[in-house]
Amino acid sequence: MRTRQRSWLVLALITAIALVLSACAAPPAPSAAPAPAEPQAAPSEGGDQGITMALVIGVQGDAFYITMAKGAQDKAEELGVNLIVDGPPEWDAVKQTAIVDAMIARGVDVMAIAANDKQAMIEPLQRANDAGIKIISVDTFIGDGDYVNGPVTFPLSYIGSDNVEGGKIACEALIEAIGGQGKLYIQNTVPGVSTTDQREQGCKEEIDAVDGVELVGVDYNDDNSSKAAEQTTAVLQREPDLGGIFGTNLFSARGAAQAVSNAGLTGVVKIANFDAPESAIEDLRNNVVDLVIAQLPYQMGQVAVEYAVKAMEGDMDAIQPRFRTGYVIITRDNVDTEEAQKAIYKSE
Ligand code: T6T
Repeated sequence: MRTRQRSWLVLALITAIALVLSACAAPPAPSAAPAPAEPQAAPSEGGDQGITMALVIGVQGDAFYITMAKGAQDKAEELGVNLIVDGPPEWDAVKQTAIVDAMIARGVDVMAIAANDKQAMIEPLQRANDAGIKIISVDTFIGDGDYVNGPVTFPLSYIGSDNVEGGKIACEALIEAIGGQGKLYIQNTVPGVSTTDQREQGCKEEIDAVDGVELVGVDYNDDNSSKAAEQTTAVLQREPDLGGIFGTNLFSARGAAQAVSNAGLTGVVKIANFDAPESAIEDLRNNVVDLVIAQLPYQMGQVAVEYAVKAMEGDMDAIQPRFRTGYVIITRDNVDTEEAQKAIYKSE
């Protein structure tokens, strides 16, 4: 009896020592990482850094986001971050909200997101933020994008192009290409998307600043190049003396280029093409488009992951509330330079 009591005592002692040791060995929780509010949230499944980050892209199958995800993945591997990339099959705030909710349930530490709508995505992202997830905007913003003085201030940063400026660059070049006077048309995606709204705004500001240039209309194609081609075909018939078209993103410009080419108006109707997939470069070489405005999505993805790590380390001074990535303007004159070639988006 005595022997059995002693062995229980020894066992209890060993268990207590093991518990104390395992508590000492557990990695310290990052100081700036509030615990997810949802008790059912899965524990972090991070890489070397112990950080799990979600990159929620705007839409699947878009070379711009494929390139962004590549930049993020390369940086995540370098920094030892566990990266999950997901996005809706179509540009749709409801479908993107379901992905945000899945990331909340999964208990990710940081979420970088290209919000599908600057208003509709505020509430789901506020929920994610309330659950302790650090939010970073990449490419598009929510609210008015001013995360210091604007109506929405919980995202840590907005990493992306200056899109008003991008619209101005596009339409200034178009106006020059049509000889300083004539009719322009804008092919756009979906109203409410911060990037393409601002590109339209920048273009309109350029048009308004020049006498003799008229905007004949703006159409919205739901981020669908077939719809963009149909709408452009209708405008070409309605406006036989149209001078130029601004395609505000990859699908808008692609559809516009197809319609111009199908109508046999290559070189007659000028096109400024926002975004730089391989097809846009081909259109540039074939004189179908005159200007390709490449954003820097690879850099956007890289900076998003760097900021995620800084945020988890509590190094908030290293995070700028607005990080402007630049552009590479590609024309037939510089298309073969190293800079232009490097700026072409990856499609896989
Ligand atoms: O132009 C990019 C992106 O900046 C925009 O927010 C949505 O469209 C693209 O992804 C290109 O298709």
